[in-house]
Amino acid sequence: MRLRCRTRWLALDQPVVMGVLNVTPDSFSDGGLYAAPEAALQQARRMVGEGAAIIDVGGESTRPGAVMPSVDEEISRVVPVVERIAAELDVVISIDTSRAEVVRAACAAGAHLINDIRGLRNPATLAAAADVGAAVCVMHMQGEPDSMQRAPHYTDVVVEVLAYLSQRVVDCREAGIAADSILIDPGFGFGKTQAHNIELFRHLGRFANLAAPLLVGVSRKSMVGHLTGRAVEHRLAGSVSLAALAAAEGAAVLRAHDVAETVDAVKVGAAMRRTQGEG
Ligand code: 8Y7
Repeated sequence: MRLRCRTRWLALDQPVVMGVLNVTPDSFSDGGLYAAPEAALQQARRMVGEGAAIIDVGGESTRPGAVMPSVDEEISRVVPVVERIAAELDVVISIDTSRAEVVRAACAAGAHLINDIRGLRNPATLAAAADVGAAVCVMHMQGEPDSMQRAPHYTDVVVEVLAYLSQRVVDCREAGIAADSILIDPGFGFGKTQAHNIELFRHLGRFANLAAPLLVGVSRKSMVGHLTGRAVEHRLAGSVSLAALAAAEGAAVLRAHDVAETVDAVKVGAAMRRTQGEG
Protein backbone atom coordinates (compact mmCIF):
# COMPACT_ATOMS: atom_id res chain seq x y z
CA MET A 1 0.00 0.00 0.00
CA ARG A 2 1.34 3.41 -0.92
CA LEU A 3 0.08 6.96 -1.14
CA ARG A 4 0.55 8.96 -4.33
CA CYS A 5 1.83 12.41 -3.27
CA ARG A 6 2.35 14.57 -6.35
CA THR A 7 5.98 13.78 -7.26
CA ARG A 8 6.56 11.14 -4.58
CA TRP A 9 5.22 7.85 -3.29
CA LEU A 10 4.77 7.28 0.42
CA ALA A 11 5.00 3.62 1.49
CA LEU A 12 2.31 2.73 4.03
CA ASP A 13 2.99 -0.98 4.52
CA GLN A 14 3.97 -0.05 8.05
CA PRO A 15 2.47 2.89 9.92
CA VAL A 16 4.46 6.12 9.56
CA VAL A 17 4.83 9.26 11.64
CA MET A 18 3.91 12.77 10.48
CA GLY A 19 5.95 15.30 12.47
CA VAL A 20 4.27 18.57 13.43
CA LEU A 21 6.07 21.75 12.37
CA ASN A 22 4.27 24.93 13.37
CA VAL A 23 5.49 28.08 11.67
CA THR A 24 3.11 30.44 13.41
CA PRO A 25 4.78 33.48 15.02
CA ASP A 26 3.98 32.24 18.53
CA SER A 27 5.79 28.95 17.88
CA PHE A 28 9.12 30.64 17.07
CA SER A 29 8.51 33.83 19.01
CA ASP A 30 12.14 34.56 19.86
CA GLY A 31 13.34 33.81 16.33
CA GLY A 32 12.57 37.03 14.53
CA LEU A 33 11.85 37.47 10.84
CA TYR A 34 14.97 35.82 9.40
CA ALA A 35 15.68 33.26 12.09
CA ALA A 36 12.22 31.68 11.89
CA PRO A 37 12.69 29.64 8.67
CA GLU A 38 16.13 28.53 9.88
CA ALA A 39 14.73 27.37 13.22
CA ALA A 40 11.89 25.57 11.45
CA LEU A 41 14.34 23.85 9.09
CA GLN A 42 16.44 22.72 12.04
CA GLN A 43 13.38 21.17 13.66
CA ALA A 44 12.43 19.49 10.37
CA ARG A 45 15.96 18.02 10.08
CA ARG A 46 15.69 16.66 13.57
CA MET A 47 12.28 15.09 12.97
CA VAL A 48 13.46 13.44 9.74
CA GLY A 49 16.50 12.12 11.61
CA GLU A 50 14.14 10.66 14.19
CA GLY A 51 12.21 8.82 11.51
CA ALA A 52 9.37 11.10 10.40
CA ALA A 53 8.10 10.14 6.92
CA ILE A 54 6.04 13.34 6.59
CA ILE A 55 6.56 16.88 7.89
CA ASP A 56 3.31 18.80 8.43
CA VAL A 57 3.98 22.53 8.00
CA GLY A 58 1.30 24.76 9.51
CA GLY A 59 1.03 28.52 9.19
CA GLU A 60 -2.44 29.02 10.69
CA SER A 61 -2.88 28.50 14.40
CA THR A 62 -6.00 26.41 15.10
CA ARG A 63 -6.01 27.32 18.79
CA PRO A 64 -9.42 28.68 19.80
CA GLY A 65 -9.29 32.48 19.75
CA ALA A 66 -6.29 32.62 17.40
CA VAL A 67 -6.48 35.31 14.71
CA MET A 68 -6.56 34.05 11.11
CA PRO A 69 -3.51 35.32 9.21
CA SER A 70 -4.10 36.94 5.82
CA VAL A 71 -3.48 34.73 2.78
CA ASP A 72 -0.23 36.59 2.02
CA GLU A 73 0.88 36.25 5.62
CA GLU A 74 0.19 32.50 5.64
CA ILE A 75 2.09 32.07 2.34
CA SER A 76 5.05 34.10 3.60
CA ARG A 77 5.24 31.87 6.68
CA VAL A 78 5.09 28.48 4.97
CA VAL A 79 6.69 28.90 1.52
CA PRO A 80 10.28 29.68 2.66
CA VAL A 81 10.16 26.69 5.00
CA VAL A 82 8.73 24.34 2.35
CA GLU A 83 11.38 25.45 -0.17
CA ARG A 84 14.20 24.70 2.23
CA ILE A 85 12.82 21.34 3.35
CA ALA A 86 12.24 20.30 -0.28
CA ALA A 87 15.80 21.30 -1.22
CA GLU A 88 17.48 19.54 1.67
CA LEU A 89 15.40 16.68 3.06
CA ASP A 90 14.08 13.42 1.62
CA VAL A 91 10.58 13.58 3.11
CA VAL A 92 6.96 14.09 2.16
CA ILE A 93 5.96 17.70 2.84
CA SER A 94 2.44 18.30 4.07
CA ILE A 95 0.76 21.70 4.33
CA ASP A 96 -1.80 22.32 7.02
CA THR A 97 -4.08 24.80 5.26
CA SER A 98 -7.65 25.37 4.07
CA ARG A 99 -6.80 27.96 1.41
CA ALA A 100 -6.50 27.39 -2.34
CA GLU A 101 -3.83 30.10 -2.74
CA VAL A 102 -1.69 28.47 -0.07
CA VAL A 103 -2.15 25.04 -1.70
CA ARG A 104 -0.85 26.41 -5.02
CA ALA A 105 2.04 28.40 -3.53
CA ALA A 106 3.15 25.59 -1.22
CA CYS A 107 3.00 22.91 -3.91
CA ALA A 108 4.92 25.16 -6.34
CA ALA A 109 7.53 25.40 -3.57
CA GLY A 110 7.66 21.60 -3.24
CA ALA A 111 4.84 20.44 -0.95
CA HIS A 112 3.17 17.08 -1.66
CA LEU A 113 0.17 16.70 0.63
CA ILE A 114 -2.68 18.99 1.76
CA ASN A 115 -3.77 18.44 5.35
CA ASP A 116 -6.97 20.43 5.76
CA ILE A 117 -8.76 20.35 9.11
CA ARG A 118 -11.81 21.72 7.22
CA GLY A 119 -11.88 18.61 5.03
CA LEU A 120 -11.30 20.50 1.75
CA ARG A 121 -14.91 21.68 1.87
CA ASN A 122 -13.89 24.92 0.12
CA PRO A 123 -14.37 23.89 -3.55
CA ALA A 124 -11.49 26.15 -4.68
CA THR A 125 -9.13 24.42 -2.23
CA LEU A 126 -10.20 20.98 -3.42
CA ALA A 127 -9.85 22.05 -7.08
CA ALA A 128 -6.36 23.45 -6.41
CA ALA A 129 -5.26 20.21 -4.74
CA ALA A 130 -6.58 18.17 -7.69
CA ASP A 131 -4.95 20.55 -10.18
CA VAL A 132 -1.48 20.20 -8.71
CA GLY A 133 -1.81 16.44 -8.10
CA ALA A 134 -1.35 16.70 -4.35
CA ALA A 135 -2.39 14.02 -1.88
CA VAL A 136 -5.01 15.16 0.63
CA CYS A 137 -5.98 14.39 4.19
CA VAL A 138 -9.69 14.95 4.82
CA MET A 139 -10.40 15.48 8.48
CA HIS A 140 -13.77 15.61 10.21
CA MET A 141 -14.54 18.73 12.25
CA GLN A 142 -17.91 19.77 13.64
CA GLY A 143 -18.07 23.59 13.48
CA GLU A 144 -15.08 25.95 13.23
CA PRO A 145 -12.00 26.12 15.52
CA ASP A 146 -13.36 29.17 17.35
CA SER A 147 -16.69 27.63 18.31
CA MET A 148 -16.32 23.87 17.86
CA GLN A 149 -15.93 23.00 21.57
CA ARG A 150 -18.96 25.03 22.71
CA ALA A 151 -21.58 22.29 22.42
CA PRO A 152 -20.54 19.39 20.20
CA HIS A 153 -23.54 17.19 19.45
CA TYR A 154 -24.03 13.87 17.66
CA THR A 155 -26.76 11.23 17.67
CA ASP A 156 -24.12 8.57 16.95
CA VAL A 157 -20.65 10.04 16.63
CA VAL A 158 -19.08 6.94 15.04
CA VAL A 159 -21.79 6.52 12.39
CA GLU A 160 -21.86 10.24 11.60
CA VAL A 161 -18.09 10.68 11.26
CA LEU A 162 -17.80 7.46 9.21
CA ALA A 163 -20.55 8.68 6.85
CA TYR A 164 -18.98 12.13 6.55
CA LEU A 165 -15.54 10.76 5.69
CA SER A 166 -16.95 8.24 3.20
CA GLN A 167 -18.79 11.06 1.43
CA ARG A 168 -15.69 13.28 1.41
CA VAL A 169 -13.69 10.49 -0.27
CA VAL A 170 -16.36 10.36 -3.00
CA ASP A 171 -16.31 14.18 -3.32
CA CYS A 172 -12.51 14.22 -3.57
CA ARG A 173 -12.56 11.58 -6.30
CA GLU A 174 -15.23 13.47 -8.22
CA ALA A 175 -13.09 16.61 -7.98
CA GLY A 176 -10.23 14.73 -9.62
CA ILE A 177 -8.11 13.58 -6.68
CA ALA A 178 -6.65 10.13 -7.39
CA ALA A 179 -8.09 7.28 -5.30
CA ASP A 180 -4.62 6.46 -3.97
CA SER A 181 -3.97 10.07 -2.90
CA ILE A 182 -6.55 10.30 -0.08
CA LEU A 183 -6.13 9.94 3.69
CA ILE A 184 -9.02 10.17 6.15
CA ASP A 185 -9.00 11.39 9.76
CA PRO A 186 -11.80 11.42 12.38
CA GLY A 187 -10.35 14.66 13.82
CA PHE A 188 -9.85 14.00 17.51
CA GLY A 189 -10.76 17.07 19.56
CA PHE A 190 -12.33 18.96 16.66
CA GLY A 191 -15.91 19.55 17.78
CA LYS A 192 -15.92 16.52 20.08
CA THR A 193 -16.39 16.03 23.81
CA GLN A 194 -14.12 13.62 25.65
CA ALA A 195 -16.90 11.01 25.46
CA HIS A 196 -17.03 11.49 21.67
CA ASN A 197 -13.23 11.16 21.39
CA ILE A 198 -13.23 7.95 23.41
CA GLU A 199 -16.13 6.50 21.43
CA LEU A 200 -14.33 7.26 18.14
CA PHE A 201 -11.05 5.81 19.38
CA ARG A 202 -12.72 2.60 20.57
CA HIS A 203 -14.07 2.13 17.05
CA LEU A 204 -10.91 3.10 15.15
CA GLY A 205 -10.88 -0.29 13.44
CA ARG A 206 -14.00 0.69 11.50
CA PHE A 207 -12.27 3.83 10.19
CA ALA A 208 -9.22 1.75 9.25
CA ASN A 209 -11.52 -0.37 7.08
CA LEU A 210 -12.81 2.54 4.97
CA ALA A 211 -11.58 3.10 1.42
CA ALA A 212 -8.60 5.29 2.39
CA PRO A 213 -5.68 4.97 4.82
CA LEU A 214 -6.35 6.36 8.30
CA LEU A 215 -4.48 9.27 9.90
CA VAL A 216 -4.75 9.77 13.67
CA GLY A 217 -3.73 12.94 15.53
CA VAL A 218 -3.88 12.81 19.31
CA SER A 219 -0.40 14.08 20.24
CA ARG A 220 -0.48 16.25 23.41
CA LYS A 221 -4.20 16.92 22.95
CA SER A 222 -6.68 17.61 25.73
CA MET A 223 -7.99 14.08 25.08
CA VAL A 224 -4.70 12.89 26.61
CA GLY A 225 -4.99 15.52 29.34
CA HIS A 226 -8.45 14.24 30.30
CA LEU A 227 -7.20 10.65 30.49
CA THR A 228 -3.99 11.33 32.44
CA GLY A 229 -4.71 14.54 34.34
CA ARG A 230 -1.52 16.04 32.87
CA ALA A 231 -0.76 19.54 31.58
CA VAL A 232 0.23 19.81 27.91
CA GLU A 233 3.99 19.61 28.58
CA HIS A 234 3.56 16.28 30.41
CA ARG A 235 1.49 14.33 27.89
CA LEU A 236 4.23 12.35 26.16
CA ALA A 237 3.50 8.96 27.77
CA GLY A 238 -0.24 9.31 27.26
CA SER A 239 0.26 10.42 23.65
CA VAL A 240 2.56 7.56 22.66
CA SER A 241 0.27 5.06 24.42
CA LEU A 242 -2.61 6.18 22.21
CA ALA A 243 -0.31 6.15 19.15
CA ALA A 244 0.57 2.51 19.83
CA LEU A 245 -3.10 1.59 20.28
CA ALA A 246 -4.04 3.43 17.07
CA ALA A 247 -1.34 1.57 15.14
CA ALA A 248 -2.63 -1.72 16.55
CA GLU A 249 -6.10 -0.80 15.25
CA GLY A 250 -4.79 -0.11 11.77
CA ALA A 251 -3.91 3.58 11.64
CA ALA A 252 -1.51 4.23 8.74
CA VAL A 253 -0.23 7.68 9.76
CA LEU A 254 0.28 9.08 13.26
CA ARG A 255 0.56 12.87 13.53
CA ALA A 256 2.86 13.71 16.43
CA HIS A 257 5.10 16.34 18.02
CA ASP A 258 7.46 13.80 19.62
CA VAL A 259 8.68 11.89 16.59
CA ALA A 260 11.32 9.54 18.02
CA GLU A 261 9.05 8.25 20.77
CA THR A 262 6.07 7.90 18.43
CA VAL A 263 8.14 5.96 15.87
CA ASP A 264 8.90 3.38 18.58
CA ALA A 265 5.29 3.33 19.79
CA VAL A 266 3.87 2.61 16.34
CA LYS A 267 6.38 -0.22 15.82
CA VAL A 268 5.09 -1.80 19.02
CA GLY A 269 1.46 -1.24 18.10
CA ALA A 270 1.83 -2.45 14.51
CA ALA A 271 3.47 -5.69 15.69
CA MET A 272 0.42 -6.42 17.86
CA ARG A 273 -2.11 -5.70 15.14
CA ARG A 274 -4.71 -8.43 14.80
CA THR A 275 -5.35 -9.00 11.13
CA GLN A 276 -8.47 -10.48 9.61
CA GLY A 277 -9.02 -14.08 10.62
CA GLU A 278 -7.10 -13.83 13.88
CA GLY A 279 -8.89 -13.89 17.21
C1 8Y7 B 1 -4.86 17.55 13.70
C2 8Y7 B 1 -4.44 18.18 12.52
C3 8Y7 B 1 -4.18 19.53 14.21
C4 8Y7 B 1 -5.39 16.22 13.60
C5 8Y7 B 1 -4.95 16.36 11.23
C6 8Y7 B 1 -3.15 19.87 17.46
C7 8Y7 B 1 -3.52 20.42 11.94
C8 8Y7 B 1 -4.17 20.64 16.76
N1 8Y7 B 1 -4.68 18.40 14.74
N2 8Y7 B 1 -4.48 17.60 11.30
N3 8Y7 B 1 -4.02 19.42 12.86
N4 8Y7 B 1 -5.41 15.67 12.34
N5 8Y7 B 1 -5.03 15.73 10.04
O1 8Y7 B 1 -3.36 19.70 18.69
O2 8Y7 B 1 -5.83 15.57 14.54
O3 8Y7 B 1 -2.13 19.45 16.91
S1 8Y7 B 1 -3.79 21.01 15.06
